Amino acid sequence: MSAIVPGSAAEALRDALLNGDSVAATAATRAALEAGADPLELIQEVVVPALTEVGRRFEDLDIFLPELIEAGQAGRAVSELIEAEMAKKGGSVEPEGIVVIGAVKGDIHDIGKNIVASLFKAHGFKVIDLGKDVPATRFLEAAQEYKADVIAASALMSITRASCREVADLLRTVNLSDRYVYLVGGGSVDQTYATEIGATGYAKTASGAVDVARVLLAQRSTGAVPVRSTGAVPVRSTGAVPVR
Ligand code: B12
Repeated sequence: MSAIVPGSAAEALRDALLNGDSVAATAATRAALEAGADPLELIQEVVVPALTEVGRRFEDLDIFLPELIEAGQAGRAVSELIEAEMAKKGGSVEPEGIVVIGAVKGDIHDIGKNIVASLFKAHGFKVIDLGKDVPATRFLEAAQEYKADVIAASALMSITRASCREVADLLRTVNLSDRYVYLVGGGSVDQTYATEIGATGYAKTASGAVDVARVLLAQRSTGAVPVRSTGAVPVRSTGAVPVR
């Protein structure tokens, strides 16, 4: 456990998430933030592992849908608090870029996607959040409408990761693959899959998403390395890996 998150608060938050107790989870999150915990550390070191454990218990039939829903609600409440904290760090006037983000068609998991969106905002990007269960065509329409630089798609289920491919296929069909940095992420996606479908980049974490977007956008603006070339610089320390 990182020293940046006080141990007692981390433990209280983890227990509250495992028990699906939104009230205790938000109280523990407030306590951790007030004690100076880094919001991102809280997500990466407590929220993600706790919710992953919830998922494992659900898979092993140790808990059932009502408990999964309660844990999801607690996770949502916590991430809203953390997002508000991260938003305070934003505020640059000229956006660093425009990001269209959503959870893909068929997927209603949006906790991670919301965190990625908040982090982009906190780093000075303008974010168009399309919400959840977003069809490929909607990603494209919004990207064109808002003149986006980045399309970011989140997928948490094996069944919905195919929707990430639909976005990539659509971009190819309309000949706009090189126009946008297309990032994929979420539990059901990895670098291999991202490469396979022809996404521009993949990141394992929310901070990795911002890092990889920055690297790819910088390459595009300097023309040093075309976005979809094979020479993208890996940002492995943050789990961010440009795919192509
Ligand atoms: C909470 C939860 C729910 C909540 C969702 C609430 C919400 N508003 O999101 C509820 C209860 C509604 C739910 C419903 C279901 N769920 Co659910 N759920 C989870 C759980 C426990 C946690 C997910 C989570 O929020 N994690 C925390 C966040 C912070 O992490 P994250 O999303 O991975 O995001 C991080 C990174 O991945 C990355 N990231 C995320 N998006 C993106 C995007 C980009 C572009 C980038 C670069 C990075 C990036 O950054 C984030 C921060 O670091 C997972 C377990 C797990 N192992 O993931 C199961 C899980 C995803 N659910 C599962 C299932 C099966 C379901 C249901 C089908 C259950 C049912 N029978 O009805 C439904 C699905 C409904 C649907 N159509 O989507 C399965 C999926 C299995 C699979 N492999 O297909 C899992 C894995 C549980 C399990 N082990 O069985 N679920």
